[in-house]
Amino acid sequence: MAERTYIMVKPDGVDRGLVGEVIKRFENKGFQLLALELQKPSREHLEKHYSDLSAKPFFAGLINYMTSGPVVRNLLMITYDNAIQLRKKQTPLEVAMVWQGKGVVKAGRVLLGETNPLASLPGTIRGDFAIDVGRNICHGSDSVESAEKEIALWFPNGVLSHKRVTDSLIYE
Ligand code: DAT
Ligand code: MG
Repeated sequence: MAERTYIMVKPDGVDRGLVGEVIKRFENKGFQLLALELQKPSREHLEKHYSDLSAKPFFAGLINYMTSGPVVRNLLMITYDNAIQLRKKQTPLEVAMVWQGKGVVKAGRVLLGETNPLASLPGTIRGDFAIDVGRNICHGSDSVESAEKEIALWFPNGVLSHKRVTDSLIYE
């Protein structure tokens, strides 16, 4: 199977309107978009996504950041005494994507930049748009194995694969 990676725009990137910037860079490079969905993951889902980091001192802060999106939703609630209440709730929104192409896992990490945005060169996504490590706007799988695990976690119903007309212009 062709190499695939899991790329995600985190809540800060979604709120700041940087989804298009992330997509543009992967498209410009020649990678192929296989799946894209605006998701509202639960805390448990994100703890699973970052389970390798659960022992790290920044884990709690990381999960709070990933679950406390700056998006405010108005909820109409009917309470037990039939009163209607308007509640506001923070809703984390992440844009989950699958990209395919030759060497896309490693090249995707290059497009993203270093984990710490201040150490990322201009021209990378984090280098151009972020400063703090805890607000680095995007995620990219770090190996082919974790990419497949993450794709299965975020797209449990699977991902369609299709042959592009333009492949012959991008690959020799
Ligand atoms: P990456 O996202 O570049 O794959 P990672 O998997 O090591 O980096 O860590 C996942 C996220 O956790 C990262 O995007 C931001 C946060 N993080 C990593 N190291 C951190 C640190 N030293 N302090 C605070 N947050 C950190
Ligand atoms: Mg990582």
